[in-house]
Amino acid sequence: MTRKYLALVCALLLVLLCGCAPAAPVADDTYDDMIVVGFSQVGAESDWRNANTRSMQQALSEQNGYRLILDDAQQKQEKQITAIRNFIHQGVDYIVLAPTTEKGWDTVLAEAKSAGIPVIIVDRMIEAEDDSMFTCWIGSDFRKEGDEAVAWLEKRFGDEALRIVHLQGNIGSSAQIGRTEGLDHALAEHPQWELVYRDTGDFTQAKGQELVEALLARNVQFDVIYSENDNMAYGAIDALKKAGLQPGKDVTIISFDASHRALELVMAGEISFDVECNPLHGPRVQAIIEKLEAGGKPPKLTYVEESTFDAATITREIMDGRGY
Ligand code: GZL
Repeated sequence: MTRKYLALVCALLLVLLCGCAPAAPVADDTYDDMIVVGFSQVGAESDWRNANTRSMQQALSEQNGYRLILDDAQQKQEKQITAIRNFIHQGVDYIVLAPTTEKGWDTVLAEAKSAGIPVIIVDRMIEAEDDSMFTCWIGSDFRKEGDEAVAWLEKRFGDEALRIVHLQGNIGSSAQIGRTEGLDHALAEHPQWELVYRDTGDFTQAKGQELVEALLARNVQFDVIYSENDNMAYGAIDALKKAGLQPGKDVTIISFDASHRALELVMAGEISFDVECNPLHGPRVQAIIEKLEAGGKPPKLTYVEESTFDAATITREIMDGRGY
């Protein structure tokens, strides 16, 4: 039962019992029969993020019975915390959080819990005092993604020595943590693999290009770029081309997300291997809310199925049928 319906029932009971009508609710009555969802989104830093936002907007649309209040935090946790407090003040029915990082959510999630507002976490994971701080989580297994990438490198290069440049995502995000763990595990397993450089490119194309240009300017030698998302890989490719190097040939490029633009580069042989990280959480969140509205209990944690792509497996049919 939505909070507004409950308020209406209470109001009617009040009128019947004492013949007086309570002050009209503050909320805008245009949306009274809609489910109001406050969505705190990380930002707009990547193709993945924009596809994720579009998916949420398409699913939680007015014609589907939702009023979606979207807040873009520009990759800053403090902006997300402010947004969640605003959602609580506005009395939304649900809060959806795509968290920038894993830590630092307990205080504001306790406030949402005290306000009786269910919180659905999407994409990256959070560390919580106890799991009653959020209703459920749906996202990716980032360590598995890293392991998939490493398995492809092992198959492609066997026991060859590799000099690896590692472009990390936002430090402290579970996407970065899991994908980095996958590579670190492999570096410990393969003494012939050398990590020649590691830094965060913040999941952005500009920073990815900047980091690789600086390496090339210092004449750092490397065989592989392990880029924790497609947009940093785009930047790395631009830097390599500016230096007269052929991405996918002179340097093997591993990437994550498998957005449409990246799969075009896989087909072109510039990105060597891309691990899917599926952003289409809109319909999944819609199904969770509908289950909750009907009094159901969604699973606490749901991992989405994901695939991988290289030149041997990608086809135009696959690319055009994926939705992002
Ligand atoms: C992963 C997601 C990451 C993507 C990046 O689920 O959090 O954030 O891999 C995005 O493209 O910026």
